Amino acid sequence: MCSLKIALQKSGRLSEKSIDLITEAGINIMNGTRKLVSRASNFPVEIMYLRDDDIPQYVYDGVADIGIVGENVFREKNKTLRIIERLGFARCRLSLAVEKQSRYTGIQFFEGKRIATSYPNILDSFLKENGIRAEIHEINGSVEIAPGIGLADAIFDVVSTGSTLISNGLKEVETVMRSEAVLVGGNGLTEAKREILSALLFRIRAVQKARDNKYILLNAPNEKLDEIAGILPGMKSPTVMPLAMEGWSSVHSVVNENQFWEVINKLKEAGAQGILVIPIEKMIV
Ligand code: PRT
Ligand code: ZN
Repeated sequence: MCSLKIALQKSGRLSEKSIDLITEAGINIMNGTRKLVSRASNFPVEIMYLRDDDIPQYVYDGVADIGIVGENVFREKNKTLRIIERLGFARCRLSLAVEKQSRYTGIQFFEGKRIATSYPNILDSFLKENGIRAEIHEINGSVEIAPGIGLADAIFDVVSTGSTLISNGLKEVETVMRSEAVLVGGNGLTEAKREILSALLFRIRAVQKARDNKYILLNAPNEKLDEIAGILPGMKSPTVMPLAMEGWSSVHSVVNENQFWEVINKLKEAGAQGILVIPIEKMIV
């Protein structure tokens, strides 16, 4: 039977969240053994575990149909693939950093300088766009030590909290791109594979949507119901049910993570009591 081949990172910053996403979509991939390829028992997909740098090439060659990779790696490899879905995890940025004692006054600083990076293509196009000529030194791994050992004047690397830069005596001066994990694919999928992909996407979106929202239950005096309903954005409108206690109701709704604390505060001010917040497992809208 036809199955969709999905490339995931074998081990590293993307692996766990990639596997969680597939598993939460109800796909049983028995990842305990971590063989190179494993077939799901209840959905027509096969998972291939690879180094993240190889994923764009495998998808481009059609060895895998889709893959989950950091947008930074996706852009660097520059294959003619498309982003099918942004996944919101492994967020980071690709930045230029210089030694902390350097006097940095702007991008002209890099003219004629040596910059160490594992992302030469992204850096090259950034420098060209800005009309800067610099020497790019491609190195794999431990880029942050390059200035300290005299190999480069600056680095261009992935930054998340920034603590690696600080502990190597560097400061971030330009953010060139922001990145998150993305689901990527080629264009030549067969009809059968496109159908599997669309069923998979439906599930992934339901999982993602659920993660972004919380289910909220509260008690409210009946005379406050209109005000409280106005605060709750909800999917359509909140569910209101009478409580056994005369004059009170129970109100149920869905609140987006981003608005969450603001909404809770307004609800309390409006007289809501006994507020319960519950995670949602899947959400289909
Ligand atoms: O073995 P394989 O080749 O598969 O993995 P890898 O070692 O090349 O990649 P991995 O697992 O380290 O990262 C995979 C992807 O996670 C990257 O391509 C990014 O898209 C994303 N990501 C998110 C990160 C970070 N955050 C991150 N912080 N990748 C690397 N880092 C590095 C950063 O460069 C620094 O050296 O982690 C260190 C700590 O960062 P700070 O800024 O928090 O100190
Ligand atoms: Zn890698």
